Amino acid sequence: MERTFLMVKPDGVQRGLIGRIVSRFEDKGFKLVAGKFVQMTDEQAKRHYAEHEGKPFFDELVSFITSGPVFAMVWEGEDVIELARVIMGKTKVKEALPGTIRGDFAAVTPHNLIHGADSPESAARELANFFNEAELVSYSKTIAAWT
Ligand code: RTP
Ligand code: MG
Repeated sequence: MERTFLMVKPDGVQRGLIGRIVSRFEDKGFKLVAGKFVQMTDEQAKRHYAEHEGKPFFDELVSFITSGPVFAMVWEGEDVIELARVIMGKTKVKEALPGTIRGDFAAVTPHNLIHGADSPESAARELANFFNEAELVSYSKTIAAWT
């Protein structure tokens, strides 16, 4: 079963949207296997966004993501990496469709409320930057397997 790393960014935390964002993934039927509140350090933020190092928006991005606590999560499910990105919506707020988290709640790029890993490699790398193995809770849902 696939796992992804998702995180409510500081703007989502400040706006009181953690619950509604988490609900989108619960509604879809994905399984939350870890979650915690984190004030990221500069080093942790730079590791997290290493792929963007050197880009013009890198410093602004690191300062935004460390500006307040984030809510870091690991979710499990079939194709959860790709589907979580669909549920999140596009990066730029003008391209994020209604019905997506960003389309419904975000109005200013780059304050787009949520981060989601974009590949199995990123998911594994990002997850390890926040959680250790013992924090990932393995359990079965007792409701029907097709939900
Ligand atoms: P994320 O990594 O946060 O899930 O977002 P993403 O994959 O949709 O977008 P990505 O290209 O990875 O960009 C990471 C974050 O950087 C900010 N950004 N700012 N000022 C800019 O031109 C610019 N471009 C990107 C956004 O917060 C974006 O989510
Ligand atoms: Mg990204």
